Amino acid sequence: MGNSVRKGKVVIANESQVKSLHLNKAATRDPDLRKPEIRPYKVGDKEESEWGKNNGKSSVETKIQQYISSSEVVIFSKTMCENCSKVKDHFDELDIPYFAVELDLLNNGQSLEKELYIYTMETALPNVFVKEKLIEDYTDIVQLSKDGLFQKLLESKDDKPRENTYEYDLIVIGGGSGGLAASKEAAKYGKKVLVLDYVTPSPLGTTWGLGGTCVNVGCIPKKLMHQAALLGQALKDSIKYGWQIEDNVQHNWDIMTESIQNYIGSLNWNYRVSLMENKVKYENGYGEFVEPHKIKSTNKKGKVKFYTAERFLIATGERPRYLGIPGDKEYCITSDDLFSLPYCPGKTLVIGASYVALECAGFLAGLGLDVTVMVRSILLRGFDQQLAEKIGEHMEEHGVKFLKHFVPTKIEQIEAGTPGKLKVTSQSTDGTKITEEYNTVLLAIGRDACTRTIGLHIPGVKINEKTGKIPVNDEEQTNVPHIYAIGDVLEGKLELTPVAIQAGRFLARRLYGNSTVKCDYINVPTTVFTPLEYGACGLSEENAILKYGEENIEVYHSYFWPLEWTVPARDNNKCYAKVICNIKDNEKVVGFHVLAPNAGEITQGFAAAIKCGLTKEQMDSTIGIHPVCAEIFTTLSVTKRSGGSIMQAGC
Ligand code: FAD
Ligand code: NA7
Repeated sequence: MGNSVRKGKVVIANESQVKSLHLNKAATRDPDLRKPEIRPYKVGDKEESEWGKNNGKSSVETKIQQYISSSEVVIFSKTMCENCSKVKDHFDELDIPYFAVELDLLNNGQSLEKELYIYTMETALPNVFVKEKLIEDYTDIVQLSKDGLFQKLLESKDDKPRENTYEYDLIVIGGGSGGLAASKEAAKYGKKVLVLDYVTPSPLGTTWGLGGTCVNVGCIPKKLMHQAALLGQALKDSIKYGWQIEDNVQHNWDIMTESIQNYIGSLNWNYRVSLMENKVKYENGYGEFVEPHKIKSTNKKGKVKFYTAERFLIATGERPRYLGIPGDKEYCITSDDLFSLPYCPGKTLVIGASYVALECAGFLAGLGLDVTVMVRSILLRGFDQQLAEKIGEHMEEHGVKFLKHFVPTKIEQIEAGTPGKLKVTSQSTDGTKITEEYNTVLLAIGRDACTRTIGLHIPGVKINEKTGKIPVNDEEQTNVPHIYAIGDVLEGKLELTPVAIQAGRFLARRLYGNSTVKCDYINVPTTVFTPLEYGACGLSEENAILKYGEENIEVYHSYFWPLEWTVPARDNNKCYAKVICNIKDNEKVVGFHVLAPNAGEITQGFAAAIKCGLTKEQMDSTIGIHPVCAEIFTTLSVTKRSGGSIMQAGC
């Protein structure tokens, strides 16, 4: 140890001691002990290698100081230590974020522990530092929080402003919907921002450009392929409107994908330009933590660079899950591959029954392909089940086959090719085994958060071990105060592009623009782009019943027939409107559901009204626009409870 280390300790027992601490005059329990030196740590010595020497200090000591200064509350602990758990639980109860350094989980834990002992003279863990000052033991902490002194200590300004020697104010890991929005917003406040974005190729080798899932392999190509399918339907309808088209109209997959990919290419380019214009530095590198304030970026060629930042934002999104059965990674595709597939997929089996599965099955069938959906349990888990079933019925009537209560057990290749031929063995819940041949098998069985290989254990960011998702507080802050997370990686939040964007922008404004506005995750509207689109905002009927009780909700509903569909005489009594109201709150609308063409456009407007506290009476007093689908919401009069007829004969 160098001379800079003093063998003193700070014991905080009452308010005056907190004050004196604030004045950098620490009290000591034992008068014989020397007054401790409170040493602010200076981080970010760029030249320093991870475990090298720094300013004459041993690298272990430097490391300890880095940890101590990484957060307002830092707890050196061990996962199996009872007192450590008590202390962490106590901080959890107080809702005070802390940074726990679990010494038994770190490779260099033993040497850190030794050094910590020299530094603190504490023989037992935990060692708790608040604003870089050591608090002796558990009982002190309890006493402090009982007296309300703890909050005061946290709220007190630093004795000296800490020197900021980080290279960046903010490093964003992940250049998707959320990451790009947050980085540009932060840069608007004059902050120095770096975005790292890197696409790990899919098992079949598919990769893409800047912008994340939505732009490259999500919302954008999905909606455009849905549009391609709707145009096929429009072509059929057009005959009754007098258009004379050839009998055998064919769809060309290659032209569609090329046009869509060209458009996506232009978006990738626009994102780069926009980062440049906003003075955000972009690097096409894979980011992972190597220290609490330091990140490693590895590019495609394996070249490595290191960067430090005061704060970090994790916005790494999710990637498709695989089944873990023979042949899945070798022969199946996922949505990551589908939108740029260089050949028409042919006869396709879609495995999974949530919105990605049904949307893909819907447009593939709409393009004229033979499509089967393998459903393990129910359609569209989490959505209103009445509407989910109606979507299934509509898809079935339009040629999609459903294999219900089956799961695949093996995928074998019979013939290579573009597409080739695959044999799929599956088993039903009652044990029945079947095999069937397909050209393509598309897996849409869920997505995993990209959080397990980015070194989160180094700064100590907690993830849900089962799901890989990151829990955050209502300010998108993880348990490590200088690290934030947004978008699809978040636990218990909606996985939607506008949600990630809103959370990212608001976070940057709070961090750098003195804003206090938080992202509101309630009543977020969404749309499922199945052939018959489904728009929803607020609670499903099932959840409304759970929340308010069946007797306390009124459900108004009706079928309707879009005028455009009357001439081709198709799909009457398929479009459906449902509004769920809370009787005890002046029939406030708590759930809005619509099956209709352009359901997203309809739902967006109603979502604004719902945010303003829309009631049924206000809906009734709104004058409709005639003749449009959404006017049905101004005339809903039949309640589900009444059992009255809701069938429509005409407009
Ligand atoms: P992403 O957009 O996924 O961005 C994360 C980025 O981080 C990616 O580029 C990833 O490659 C990169 N990355 C990961 N790890 C690292 C690392 N260690 N270092 C550097 N970079 C890394 N939402 C809607 O609102 N509407 C829709 O219609 C819709 N349709 C969808 C259709 C499909 C098929 C899918 C799959 C999703 C759809 N979504 C839709 C969801 C939407 O795409 C996501 O909610 C949104 O993209 C989440 O944004 P994000 O910023 O959290 O992550
Ligand atoms: P979801 O919403 O997680 O749904 C997964 C679907 O896949 C669901 O229907 C599951 O059935 C089904 N599933 C899951 N595992 C299996 C196996 N092993 N075999 C058969 N079927 C299975 O995933 P999505 O891909 O649709 O969407 C994920 C996110 O991506 C979404 O939130 C968007 O942001 C984009 P279950 O109901 O569990 O029986």
